[in-house]
Amino acid sequence: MKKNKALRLEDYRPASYLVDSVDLRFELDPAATLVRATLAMRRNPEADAKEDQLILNGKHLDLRSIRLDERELDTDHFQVDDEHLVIEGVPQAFTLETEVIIHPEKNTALEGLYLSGGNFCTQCEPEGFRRITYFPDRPDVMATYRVTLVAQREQFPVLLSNGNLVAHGDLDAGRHFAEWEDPFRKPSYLFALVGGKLSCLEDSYTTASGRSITLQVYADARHLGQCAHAMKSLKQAMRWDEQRFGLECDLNQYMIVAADDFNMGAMENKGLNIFNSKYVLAASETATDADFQNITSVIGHEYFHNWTGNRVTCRDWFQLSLKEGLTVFRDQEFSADMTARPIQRISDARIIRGPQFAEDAGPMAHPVRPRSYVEINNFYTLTVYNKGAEVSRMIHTLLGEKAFRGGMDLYFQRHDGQAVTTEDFVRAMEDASGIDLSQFRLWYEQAGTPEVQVERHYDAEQKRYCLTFTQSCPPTPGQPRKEPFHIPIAVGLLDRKGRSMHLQLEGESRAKETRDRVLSLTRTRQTFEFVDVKQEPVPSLLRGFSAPVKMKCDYADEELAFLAGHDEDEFNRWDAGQQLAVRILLRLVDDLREGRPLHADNRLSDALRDTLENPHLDRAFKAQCLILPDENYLADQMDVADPSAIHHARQWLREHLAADLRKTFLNTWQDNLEADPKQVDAATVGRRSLKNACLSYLSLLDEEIFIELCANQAQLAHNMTDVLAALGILTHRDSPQREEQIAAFYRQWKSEPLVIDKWLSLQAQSSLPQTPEIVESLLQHEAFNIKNPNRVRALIGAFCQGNPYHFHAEDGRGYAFLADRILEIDSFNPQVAARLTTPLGRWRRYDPKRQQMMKAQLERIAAREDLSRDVGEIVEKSLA
Ligand code: 0A1
Ligand code: ZN
Repeated sequence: MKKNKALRLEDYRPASYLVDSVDLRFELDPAATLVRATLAMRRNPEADAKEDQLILNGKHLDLRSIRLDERELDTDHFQVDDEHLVIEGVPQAFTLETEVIIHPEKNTALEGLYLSGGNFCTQCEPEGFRRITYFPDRPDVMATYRVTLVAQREQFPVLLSNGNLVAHGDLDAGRHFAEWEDPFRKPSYLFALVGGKLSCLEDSYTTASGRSITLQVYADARHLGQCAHAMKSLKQAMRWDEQRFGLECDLNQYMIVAADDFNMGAMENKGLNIFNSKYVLAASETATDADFQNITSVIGHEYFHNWTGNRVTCRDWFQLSLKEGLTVFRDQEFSADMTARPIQRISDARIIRGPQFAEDAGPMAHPVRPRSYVEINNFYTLTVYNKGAEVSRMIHTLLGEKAFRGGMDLYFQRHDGQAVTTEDFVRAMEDASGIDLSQFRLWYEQAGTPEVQVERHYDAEQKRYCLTFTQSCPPTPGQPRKEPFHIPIAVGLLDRKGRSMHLQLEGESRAKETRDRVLSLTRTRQTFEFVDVKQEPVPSLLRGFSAPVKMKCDYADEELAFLAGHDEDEFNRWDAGQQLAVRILLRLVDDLREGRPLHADNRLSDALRDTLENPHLDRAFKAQCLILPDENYLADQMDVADPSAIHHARQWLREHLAADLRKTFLNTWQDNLEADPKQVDAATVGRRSLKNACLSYLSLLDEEIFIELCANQAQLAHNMTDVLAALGILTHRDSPQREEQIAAFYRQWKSEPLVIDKWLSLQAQSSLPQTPEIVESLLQHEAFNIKNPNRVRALIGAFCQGNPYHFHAEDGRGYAFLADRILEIDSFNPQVAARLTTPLGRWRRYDPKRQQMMKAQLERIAAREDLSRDVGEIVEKSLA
């Protein structure tokens, strides 16, 4: 493996040349597309070196001609390699015209211009534009674009690009053209074009200031009926951003296009968002309730980028979290307002505490604002996105809604139309609020998950209660020692009846009535002393998950059960139950490993029964409480992960709870049967999630009736959430019903790839012993296509990341299977291959035998000669 060079933040220099305007002409042809680019360029007055050498990025381009100020350049005046075009002796200001040929049909990496389902589409973030034409392909070079698209009308009737359509018409030989103009200056990564046979759902939106905007969702004709939810979500997002942040859409036309082949979720190209079709298409027969919610959040996310990302963009890719962390925070807030806040928070926290904490503890750990990278595509991570969102959220918590809004307003006032840094964002927040965030900035700079240890002390005589917090952060690659973080800790103190007590800190007057407050932990060890505390409380700590840290408190099991039954903070109420479940499960894992008989005390059953029978709690919340911590999360809580013991312990506990709570589950299931299959409002979704959670427990009882029920539900339900819940239960059982229903599902849905993805995932996540063989054989199935990222994630991703029990099989075949796929996929789509590598990178978490086998597979990948930079970086860091 050749070693690739890392880029460093400290090496950032302003671009030597800027582009004021871009004129692009595409003669679209799947095999060979001609791209003519005319760039109006000038020297950057801010560049330091006064050299007259122009370096443009360009990758896999077939250069046909170059003209500088209309004079054709001959080969003595420039050099080309496969990454750059270098022109010597350029003047202060000039026009550069290049003509290149590119090959969309052969583009399997899905970066740049490629074909999806016969349609042209583009993906330019972060560095795809250089696969289209020669350009200073970096986000701090912003220009206006005029784009002419020419193609065969018959085959490509729809031709779209950013901005406004200014001309269109017919040409000779069955060709037609469309000309688009985007008045907003933008970096090249926000360029997009689409060409093909697409139908369009159209609507309009009137902004707060009374402007009317045309909204269009493009998809292939047979899926037009599945676009309504996306359109509705878009309108909700537009209204929400006006109301919450005073931000209005600045376009006349806002387009969304659904593409079947897409490396990520979606892309915020100015005025022309391109989406993975998974985040656009939905009908209650084909999409689950979770799909509907994901669509709302991704539509919101891309729309919100129009301000946080497009109007104000990133200076360089080290600043990626400037737009991504902030935009995820915004989409989470939007989703919370569209559904239920505590449920949204539980789902945010699950991502952070599960895979993000794992990333922070692994070989790829990096700060929210990384200091170096080899391949930027590898830094579209949970740390940059989700931990970045937590960092924005913590600023919001420390400043409060009003001052945070003031900070946002100031940020746009100062930086509209600019490419800036996370530092500019923090400074706007500081300047608007007067709150000092100097120590807080460490959240952007230091990697790793802080751990906070709590000690508590009650002085009954003095009626004083002390909470002492001690923080530490484990070393991460390149950062052996950490400075203390500024950690906002939201707390409450519960009295014996479970009521939140009044909170008054030593030295404060009693005037303010607070039962819920945020403590600022800034030192390594710090004590907060509460006065006038009438009885020893049970503390409710890190309410609402107020910081992305591991909070460790020596609660007794009874205290956790008490919090699970009483905490007014719904997030912490859920969390207390989860913590109790983790403890019980880890004890069971120990018992299994030591060959001791298994038993669980009834505290968890009692807490769950109380929750289910509590008429004041929301159904969706109850359903969340029924989900035991997953196997990956449990593995992260052990010094040496034991995937097999974890799987059996969890299964045992689920069976035990099913038996203990049979009556409650049955009643709850019956009470919630009436859930209108066509509706996806929060209340109906809550009913469905609760009844299906109960059914999954009931199916573990040795009672054939429940299996029959599942088979019926899988076959007859008219709602994908219900069908999939039932089929999911059946996939873990070796029974004729399983085979029948899996086959029937395929027959019914084989022409809907997004539905077939669910079918692939369920089989890949089955605990049955034959699963590894089934997964191998599904690779050959007619429905599988290794070139499509959604299929790859649905089958290979689901098996390797969502089925730890089988992936970590003792004979090591799961590891070999994954390494084979990574090598296969790397040869045509490095981004997707690199993302699959994560589970192997976790080898240090396992026993010596597994470690050795996982490492051997990483070494086998590393030995591949023409390995991509994407996979190369991850493998190299994993082995370091
Ligand atoms: N900016 C997009 C994410 C994105 C990044 C890279 C892509 O292809 C390589 C595609 C999308 C977002 O945050 O939604
Ligand atoms: Zn984004």
